[in-house]
Amino acid sequence: MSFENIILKVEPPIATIFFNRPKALNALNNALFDELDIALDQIKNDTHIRVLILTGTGDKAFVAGADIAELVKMNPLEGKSFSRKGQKVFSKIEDLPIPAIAAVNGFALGGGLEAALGCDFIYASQKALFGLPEITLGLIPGFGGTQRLARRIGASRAKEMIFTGKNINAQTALEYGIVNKICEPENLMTEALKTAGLIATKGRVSLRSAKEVIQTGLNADLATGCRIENDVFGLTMASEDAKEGTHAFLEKRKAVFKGERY
Ligand code: CO8
Repeated sequence: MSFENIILKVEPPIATIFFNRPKALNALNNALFDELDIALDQIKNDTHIRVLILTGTGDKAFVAGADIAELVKMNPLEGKSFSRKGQKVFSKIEDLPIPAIAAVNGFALGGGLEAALGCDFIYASQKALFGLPEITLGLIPGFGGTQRLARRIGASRAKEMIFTGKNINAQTALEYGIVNKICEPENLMTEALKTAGLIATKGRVSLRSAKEVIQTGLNADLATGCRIENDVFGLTMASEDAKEGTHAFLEKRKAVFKGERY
């Protein structure tokens, strides 16, 4: 299927989704969410894809937020439904059985930051700017930002960002723990692809297990998280990937994971 608001580039084992509305700084509208939802299902069902990268077309924006021109025409119930749609799609990224990296190439504001926070980690260009400016519009974040940002950087810093609506630069985002790495703008995709390539050499089952356990554990107490880790560890041991990885070590060779699924 061809898309109008995103570009899906599949180069197994890596897929890249580009937010592609450069005239509106890649702002998120209903049509874009529908396309993103379909693309994520395609990625989920393609066994050749091991890692997803999300980025924006153009050199100015990752995503400058929800499309305000579309938002302003919505009544409260339509707004609620749009908020739910965005929450669901970003949760779909979080729940993908493969890792997702956000390569933030410019503005990541409002829904843009919320999209990046749905990914497992974020690399940023030196030019990136992050913020939740909804308060300035008389609104609040509605695509999971109030929850994911507070969990990522703690309530105090999240409240300061949300209450002031002020943007932070890549360096501050690094200090806050929003971003893992800052890159020269021209190296951002190379760095993201390098890390994605390394991850893609690992076992699909163990990657999925690790992601699921970390994600589930973040919403549970330590004892519950450890119990889940214990169960999933056992399940992961039963995989062909685990047999291959451990035997390869003992046979002093490099493991070749087949990427089995469960
Ligand atoms: N929506 C729609 N159009 C946008 C958006 C946006 N979020 N951001 C930029 N654009 C458009 C501009 O209108 C402009 O279009 P045109 O050329 O036709 O006038 C074009 O993109 C270029 O933008 P600027 O000329 O403004 O570019 P600047 O470099 O001067 O400024 C900024 C860049 C600072 C990013 C500025 O565009 C800006 O402040 N944008 C809005 C940022 C914002 O407030 N984002 C939050 C949106 S709200 C949100 O994300 C809520 C999520 C939860 C919703 C819950 C569901 C109800």
